[in-house]
Amino acid sequence: MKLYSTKTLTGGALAAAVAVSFSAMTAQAAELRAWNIHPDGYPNTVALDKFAELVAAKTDGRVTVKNFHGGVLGSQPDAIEQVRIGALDVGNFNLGPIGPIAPEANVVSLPFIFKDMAHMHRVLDGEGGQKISDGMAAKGLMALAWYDSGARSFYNSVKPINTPEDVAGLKVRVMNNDLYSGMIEQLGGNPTPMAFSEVYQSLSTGVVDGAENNWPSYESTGHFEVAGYYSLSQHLIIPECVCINTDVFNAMSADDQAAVKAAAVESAELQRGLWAERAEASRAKVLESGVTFNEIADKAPFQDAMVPVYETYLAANPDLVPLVDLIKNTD
Ligand code: GTR
Repeated sequence: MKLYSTKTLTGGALAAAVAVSFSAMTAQAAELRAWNIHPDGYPNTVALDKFAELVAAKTDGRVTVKNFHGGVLGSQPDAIEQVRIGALDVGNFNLGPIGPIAPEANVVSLPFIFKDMAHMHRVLDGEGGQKISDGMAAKGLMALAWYDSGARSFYNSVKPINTPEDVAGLKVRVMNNDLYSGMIEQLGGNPTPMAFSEVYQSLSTGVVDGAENNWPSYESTGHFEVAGYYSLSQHLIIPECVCINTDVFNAMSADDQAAVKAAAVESAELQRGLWAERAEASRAKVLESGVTFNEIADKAPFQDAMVPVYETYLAANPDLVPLVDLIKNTD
């Protein structure tokens, strides 16, 4: 966070700051630097711009947000660390790469744990969401609001996937998280953890055969151009956060905390609407461009293959058994 005290300002800005400081002795403008991986026009990007606009309006300019879109500030795992240590303030993060840092957040990365998006929303809005955000806040990442990220399915450049046997032998890019590597291994494939920005090149040169993602990211990255088989496995429904460094948030006045939180929640409402539209539009666009698409008639063999992934995770995190049960028992 950058703090502009009157010492660092000159000329008109100084005069303005002095004027402000007459009305509020502690007047300081805090600029939050925010990381986003997605390009212009993507639902998250539009929603983060709205967040910035709302934060400035709701705090009368005491807090502002400067968004850095398109991953220009580096990879997601690095950006998560940067927000944790306070080198950046805010990030729109997928909970996938947060899982290795905050075990509570990792429950959302257990394959097939959510029945659908509505189930995921019900969990996040209840006790489960509170446990997850408490776990994240304790690690320096306070979730202000949740964004949608659809369901992730497999795609590759070789063949349609209908059964786990079809994954056998494929090199599949995954996000950095042992749960995803375990998931691909259980299906007989070779997991390759890799930064999002490297996937297009790796698919086009055959470093990997496939990856997995939702419709909007499959489309926006151009992965559909180089991996033309999309198979609707929907094995992961991972929420995303607008996360802020916990100390930065705690240092704000109660009014500013409420304003920043409300801005994030409002931006999430916008994001969810835009997400639903974009998911449809991206799906239509890639199918029109000639992608070979298949539904998976029987997902049970994929789900059955995940039993060891759950067992390994719960053996390492026995205290999280109640949270996993809570999610499974949420209607
Ligand atoms: C996208 C997600 C990104 C990033 C990416 C990936 O769906 O919005 O934050 O996690 O997937 O696969 O790395």
